Amino acid sequence: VQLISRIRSGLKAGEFELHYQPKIDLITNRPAGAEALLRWRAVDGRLIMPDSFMPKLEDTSLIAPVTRFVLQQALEFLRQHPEEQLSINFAVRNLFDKALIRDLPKLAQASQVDPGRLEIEITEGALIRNPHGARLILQELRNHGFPVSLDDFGTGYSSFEYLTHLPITGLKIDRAFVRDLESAASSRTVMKCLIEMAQALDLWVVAEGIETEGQCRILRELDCDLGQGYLFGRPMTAKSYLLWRQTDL
Ligand code: G
Ligand code: G
Ligand code: MN
Ligand code: NA
Repeated sequence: VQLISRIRSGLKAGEFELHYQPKIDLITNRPAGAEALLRWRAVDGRLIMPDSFMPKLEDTSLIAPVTRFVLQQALEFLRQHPEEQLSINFAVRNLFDKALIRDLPKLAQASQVDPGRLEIEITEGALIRNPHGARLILQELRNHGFPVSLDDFGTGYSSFEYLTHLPITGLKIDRAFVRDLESAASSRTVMKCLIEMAQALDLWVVAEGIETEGQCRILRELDCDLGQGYLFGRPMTAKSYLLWRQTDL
């Protein structure tokens, strides 16, 4: 309860900010947009990571204004930087927030941002809670032109069954599958299958948590489209991300 009221006042006081972690096109080795990740800049300047407040926050109604803040910041960033693409993370509650889903296209239009530049990342939690409802909402997002990807894919309760009818555009393969790529042949086999499945379903595939050149090389050999991880860049402030972006050019 105390955490929630501190988040509420922190939001009002402007203590939240977005950091940006690059995604890389593994074929061309070029930047391919970023994932926006929420950070809480406490009054003492300390940076509080989402792991320490998001799990509690996601179960309360306060997730709605927090996600609206993320959305607004992401749209402002996209408006200012027409070459950029972003993804934002949706909590399970966000997907079933009718007002949020209704407002998304309007907010994008008000910022003059093509919805194709703003991807929504969801987790399978939403699909487990209400598979039919989730599918309808995802279709609505897709009809408005927003790309949608399934985050942390392969962990948790994953069932491949729901993938067969899901109106999504991409899969983000959890970093657990990337970690042992160099040391375990079985990791490589599982990754190969996940990538082939994504390709067969016509989905973009992003491998998360790439930390070494060796992992990157293997993913390229396996024809993985996109990569994300500390090897390319950590989540950075907008300013650092834009600098990183320039030096790469
Ligand atoms: O940023 P970091 O790598 O520490 O993220 C930790 C977790 O917090 C991840 O699972 C990420 O998806 C989640 N997270 C970060 N920003 C947001 C956000 O804006 N909304 C939601 N719902 N989750 C977020
Ligand atoms: O669950 P989600 O993918 O939305 O959150 C991304 C989380 O993964 C963030 O906490 C981010 O800091 C973390 N992350 C991103 N890249 C790497 C990486 O290369 N290695 C590790 N260990 N964590 C990473
Ligand atoms: Mn994510
Ligand atoms: Na993830």
